[in-house]
Amino acid sequence: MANSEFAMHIEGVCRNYAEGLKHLRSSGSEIDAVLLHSGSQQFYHGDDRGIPFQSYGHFLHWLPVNRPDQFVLFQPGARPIYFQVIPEDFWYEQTIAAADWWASEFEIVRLAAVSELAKRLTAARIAYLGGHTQLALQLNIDKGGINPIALLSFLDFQRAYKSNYELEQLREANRLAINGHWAARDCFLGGGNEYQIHMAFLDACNILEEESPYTNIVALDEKSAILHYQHKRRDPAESQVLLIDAGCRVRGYGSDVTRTWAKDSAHPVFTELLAGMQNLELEIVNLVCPGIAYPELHSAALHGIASLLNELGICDASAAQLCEQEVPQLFMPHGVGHLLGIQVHDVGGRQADIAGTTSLPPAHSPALRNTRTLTENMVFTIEPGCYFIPMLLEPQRNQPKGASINWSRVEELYPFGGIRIEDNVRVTASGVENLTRQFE
Ligand SMILES: [Mn+2]
Repeated sequence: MANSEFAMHIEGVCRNYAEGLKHLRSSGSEIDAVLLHSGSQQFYHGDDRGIPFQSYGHFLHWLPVNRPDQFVLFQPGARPIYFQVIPEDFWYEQTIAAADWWASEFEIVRLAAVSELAKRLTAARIAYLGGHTQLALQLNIDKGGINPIALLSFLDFQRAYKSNYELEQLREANRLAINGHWAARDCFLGGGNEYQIHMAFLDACNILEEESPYTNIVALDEKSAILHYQHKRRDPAESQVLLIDAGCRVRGYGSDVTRTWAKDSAHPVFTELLAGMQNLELEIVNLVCPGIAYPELHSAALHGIASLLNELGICDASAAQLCEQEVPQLFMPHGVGHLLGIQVHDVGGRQADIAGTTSLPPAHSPALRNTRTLTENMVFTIEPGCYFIPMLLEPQRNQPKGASINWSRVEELYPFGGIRIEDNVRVTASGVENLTRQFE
């Protein structure tokens, strides 16, 4: 890792926080410093077993350290301080290996317990960003300084724009995930079940399940119509279709990639639909450029799906009529994508500005998570899908929306589930960088 890229990233984050504090001041709140808390270890109720830990997103923006009770203190004009809490403990490994490329950007203060932190906080008015109000109060932070909305709105909004350092992590997370996706496809074609395909992905990426950015979706046949299907069936599979939605995490940054594969024995209409969806996904990626509003990409996806439904005889009305009746939404009930970065569904997707004004999705697509206008270095997913979901389709049989649906065809396609194709993209100065396909 080049020291300079991370140094420039931290410079940018410092500039951003300084501006965020100015913004907070203009809303009437005088704050001199910001304390970021990675989080605390949580336990299952009534148990001494810890829940897998994940550092808070705004903390990871500063430091690639996924450990509880770590703190960064930012004060404008000063070098950021990393309060590295390393308890004395013979039950768990507590050391934190500090790589020079990031350690050199901080003043590191080693503490043996969180209780030692209070006396180190000398700034007058500190804002606390994190999930533990009680701890903030113990650190003598004012109630008004705990997760101040005006600061968080500003920081959430700006997280959409990635530094070169962040883009490098996202590219690497995509490169690793693609290795996993090839292994998963081979396992599927070789007759693997959901569990085996899941393990093939993890093994090819050299990761533990808890190191994934989200729970892998590994769905065979009709289960691929369950959007966030969570099981991994172990029984022998005579399957025709695999939908796998799986990514990797690199220094806190996640990729989010979906591929759908079908065997030659799948229904010919499903196979054509799959080819159509693969083309549609690439067409939407190619629409990406600065200045476009993300909901326009969503509308393009709905229109493309309507055309496919018409061309393949799944519906008997024109694409325009189908869109007018909101029929494509029965086949793609989710949004065409979301912001991506430290969190898989990254923050700020529905913000219109740094003040936090909400920009809601259009009424015909309430699940759309991104309503932002595209700007250079914004990173998000493009993931059109088309599914045969009985729960959504069946109630329409005797309704106006159902009149144009070819029900016998839909019944033939139920056993094949659905399709989703997902890439991660970055907006460039004049167009798009496909962070996923460059590794295929
Ligand atoms: Mn996604």
